[in-house]
Parts: sequence; C-alpha cells; structure tokens
Amino acid sequence: MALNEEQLIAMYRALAGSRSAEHEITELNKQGVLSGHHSGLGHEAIGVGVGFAVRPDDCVQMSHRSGMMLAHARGGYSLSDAVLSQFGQAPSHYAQTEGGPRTCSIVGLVGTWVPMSVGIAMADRFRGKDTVTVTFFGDGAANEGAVHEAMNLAGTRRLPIVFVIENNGFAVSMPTSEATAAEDFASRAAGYGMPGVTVDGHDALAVYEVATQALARARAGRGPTLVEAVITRWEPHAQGIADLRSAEEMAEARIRDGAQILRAALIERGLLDEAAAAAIQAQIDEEIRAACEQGQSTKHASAEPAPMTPEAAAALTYA
Ligand SMILES: Cc1ncc(C[n+]2csc(CCOP(=O)(O)OP(=O)(O)O)c2C)c(N)n1
Repeated sequence: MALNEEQLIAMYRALAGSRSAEHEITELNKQGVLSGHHSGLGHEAIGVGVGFAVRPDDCVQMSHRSGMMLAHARGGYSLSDAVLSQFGQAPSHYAQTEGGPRTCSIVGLVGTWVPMSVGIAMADRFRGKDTVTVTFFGDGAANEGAVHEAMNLAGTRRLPIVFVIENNGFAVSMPTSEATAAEDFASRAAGYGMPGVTVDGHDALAVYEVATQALARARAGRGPTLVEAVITRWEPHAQGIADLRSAEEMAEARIRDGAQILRAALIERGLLDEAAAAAIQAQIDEEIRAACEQGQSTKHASAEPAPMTPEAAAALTYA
C-alpha cells in the first residue's frame, strides 16, 4: 500500500526525530551522564520503515538497536519519552503501554527471543487472529542454533511471522565474514522454505515496501519471510567497548545516512523543501532539548546510583 503525502512527511518526521534522539542519547552516554547504551545510530531507517508497515495489533519483538525507532514510528511513544526513559522517568520503549501498539521485549540472551516470537505467531494462529509477528535480530543472533530451529518451525507450519535480520556486519567485534561462510543471510531462507529478501536498511521507503509485502503474505496465510536489512553501525557495539574498526572505516560507516536518503527522496518528489525540513528539525530539537533538561534536572532526586564519570565510562571493559 503506497503511503500518501501526509504519511511520507510523518515518516520523515519519525526518522529525523529518531536520529536526533538517538544522537543525543549516545552523546550523553559518551559524556558519562547516562550509561549502558547500545547505540542505534545508523539503524533508524529499519525501525521506521517497518514501524509504518505494521498494524497496531501486530506483535513486534524489538532488538536492542532499533527498538526505540520502532516504538516512535508506530505512534504513542514520543521523542520526549525516548529521552526521559533513559533517565528512568518514562517507560522504556520495550514496555507495552495500555491500549498502545502490541510489542514484546527482547531478553538479554541474544537470539533467544526469536523462538518466543514464533510461539507468539503460533498462538495468534490458534486464536484465529489475522495478526502477524515481526521479530528483529542481528547477524550474530542469526547464527544461533535456536534461531535456525525457530525459522525452520515457522517455515514448516507456514506461520504468520516476518524475520528481520539487521545485518550491520558485526557481532560486537566479530565480522560477519568470520562468523559465516555464506555470502548473505537472505539466501538461507530457501533452507527454511520461505522467501528471502535483501534490502538496503538505510532506505526507509525500501524497507517499508519489503515489510508491507512480507506482512501481506503472512496475513494471507502464505507463511513467513526472511528479510535481511543491510546496514552500517555508526558507533561501537555499546558504550565503553572499543571498536576494532579504523577511524577511516568508522567514517565510511556514516556515508549511508537514512535520514538524508529519505529527505532527498521527498525533496525530489516535491513533498518537502529545505524550509519545511528545517521547521521539522527545529521542533524535534526543541522537544529533545526540553526532555534532556527535565531528565538532568530531576535525575538526582531519585534513588538511582550516581552517574559514572567520563573516566569510569571509558575504563569499562566488556565481559
Ligand atoms: C547468548 C548470548 N551470547 C552472547 C551475548 C553477548 N552479546 C550481547 S550483544 C552481542 C552481539 C550480537 O550481535 P548481533 O546479533 O549481530 O546484533 P548487534 O549487536 O550487532 O546489533 C553479544 C555477543 C549475549 N547477550 N547472549
């Protein structure tokens, strides 16, 4: 289903907003004001593209990369919520709010939520619903045994589920090329008896198209799809973890920019101009600024531990 003009502008607003919120949260982590973040910078277009394709009653199982963007794009989760949740002053994007879109949180063990997603799709099928489950995971998780079993079961039973692999080329510091001999992940779908599609994960409109088709297929009872969204991770795996990429490689990772790509596409279609884009950005900046101010001014009133100093944050090692 093609998005109309209003929806396309809303998509840009969600993408630019997610980018700015993610940027601010990442910076506050670098400064030691916040701690423990897995930055989603670079991944935004995947969450936003899928977020616009799903129905509120579809169940989305988020990842630690694009969960916030998904929640924001689906509606009911503001940029202010996203920032304040980092200060413990708003619900996390993983939490399902009363009457809001249906979500399921990840668990700490990578990949273990994928079999749970298959269980949700199966339960919905048993209940006679026409809902679809969408489950997100990384290229590292894709190599977990439980994930293979889950996809095999979903293919066998033709379950209403869409698997979205966010392939950022790394599992912490392990390059994909050292974790699998296969050229890509989408081709694995043949072994599970489902279609596999590769999409540019920086292109929100392309992600939206692929997700829309996969959702329609699942909703029509024709079974699951494996979507491989190829993306670059702009930041190290998580705060305090050294990235093995060179400075040049880190800079190259930022060349594909989802917000710029959507902005250029909308300008080319005559739906957006520089002034309108600037006005949207000014509203976003103001919402995030106010949330940061509120978060920082009231943070110490709670019983939370004192924030880490930048030195302590930099000294963190990964266990
Ligand atoms: C079962 C398990 N093994 C290892 C870890 C530690 N760990 C946390 S995130 C992560 C990398 C996951 O890589 P990927 O699935 O590609 O997602 P990405 O972080 O790149 O988005 C690892 C190894 C874990 N949480 N669970």
